Amino acid sequence: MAEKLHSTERVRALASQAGFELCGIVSLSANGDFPELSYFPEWIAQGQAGEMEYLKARNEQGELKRSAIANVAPWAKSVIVCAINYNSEAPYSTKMNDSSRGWISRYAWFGQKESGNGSKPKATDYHDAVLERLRRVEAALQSEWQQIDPQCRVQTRSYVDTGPLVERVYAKYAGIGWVGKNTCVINESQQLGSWLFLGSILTSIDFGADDTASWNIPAADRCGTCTRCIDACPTNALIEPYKMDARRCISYLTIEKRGTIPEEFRSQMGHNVFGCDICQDVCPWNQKRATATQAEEFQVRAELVAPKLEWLAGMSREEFNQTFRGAPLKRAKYEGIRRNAAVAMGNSGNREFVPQLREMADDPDENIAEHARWALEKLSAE
Ligand code: B12
Ligand code: SF4
Ligand code: SF4
Repeated sequence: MAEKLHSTERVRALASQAGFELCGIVSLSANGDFPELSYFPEWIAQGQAGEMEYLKARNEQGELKRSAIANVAPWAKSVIVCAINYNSEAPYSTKMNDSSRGWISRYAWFGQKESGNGSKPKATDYHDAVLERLRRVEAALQSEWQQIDPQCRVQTRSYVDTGPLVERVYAKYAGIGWVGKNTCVINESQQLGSWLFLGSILTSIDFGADDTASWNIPAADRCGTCTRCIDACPTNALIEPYKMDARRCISYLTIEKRGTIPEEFRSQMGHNVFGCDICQDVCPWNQKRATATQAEEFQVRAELVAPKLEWLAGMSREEFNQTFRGAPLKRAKYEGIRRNAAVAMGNSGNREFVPQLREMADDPDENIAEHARWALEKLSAE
């Protein structure tokens, strides 16, 4: 049993049982400082995190929490990184040209399957779905450890997205995939591309004893001379290969940015109302093999794929809350989604939106009203 527990293969088996397609382990001691992490403080200092204050959090010593795991969890010796495919058969945003519709990013389409009693599918937030699976791995590890040595206290902590670590760096060193020029982790070994959610378990386990398994091997960079993502990004958010100024990214502008969207980006936002998939849609590693996920939490809610802009912009607050309860779209808030829909209407070239935009231009929310006026002007100039 002891060998089993020290085996990275055993951890991978537990992750696989929990439904993760990929799992790898990074030794924190063996790697020393991760060179990619030195970029993080620079990125923050340049203001490229925009209004995402949580990324700027510091520990009591004034160090950026996310620039090293030692800054938040000095007890951690290794990170188990798990990844799950969220791809589906549905089309890519770059193939959708219906001027009456907007685009919600692929990662936000989910809902539990219909129960069979006619009830609508329940929205699923990937944080909860991935964390639930990660906790199964964590619990199994803990319990197996207890069986060998009831005195042994293994410390573990699971994170999905919101934890104080730059997950992509650890994913790279865990062999999940390389960090592409679009800044996404891309998997080659199982040809899953970049449609992956990541989850991490910090552990006090030193897997250094396990010298039998192949682990702790960083994934090789396969971008080569390709620059498709950089060329396709409408707002030039990929300012250099591997570097994103988040303030320019449509995903940031539509999800994280409150209040006004700077005018210089509005026209480039196109039909995107929540997130953006363009730099992933054009990536050749996402064209090679599109494997649809088996995870039941990530089955697509058809009404969220290219929804009618009229519906999104005209929804009442109650309908918004009901439709998106527990879903990623809640993050942009009711006002944010209607604001984004107004911009997409302005970019649509579709004058059928004029009456609805005129109504929105009188909206009590001055921010929505201003974006609607911008959209009306844009449509009348075309
Ligand atoms: C903030 C955030 C965002 C921001 C900023 C994104 C960004 N690129 O920085 C916004 C809102 C724009 C965003 C968008 C998206 N996000 Co996001 N996001 C995060 C979050 C919470 C933190 C990321 C972060 O710290 N950014 C700071 C920058 C500096 O770090 P980084 O991009 O990760 O870069 C590091 C490495 O790339 C490294 N690096 C590696 N190689 C090289 C080479 C060179 C030369 C250099 C200089 C640097 C470098 O340097 C950086 C660290 O110093 C993570 C979860 C987490 N806790 O990590 C999810 C996360 C990165 N997001 C995720 C997803 C799914 C998305 C979206 C697809 C959602 C959408 N469709 O709208 C898009 C993808 C856009 C894109 N091209 O990245 C997934 C990524 C999965 C994957 N396969 O990579 C994560 C891991 C969440 C999760 N748990 O699954 N996101
Ligand atoms: S998500 Fe969209 S806006 Fe952001 S870097 Fe990729 S293509 Fe550019
Ligand atoms: S589009 Fe090309 S350069 Fe960009 S991440 Fe994919 S392979 Fe790398």
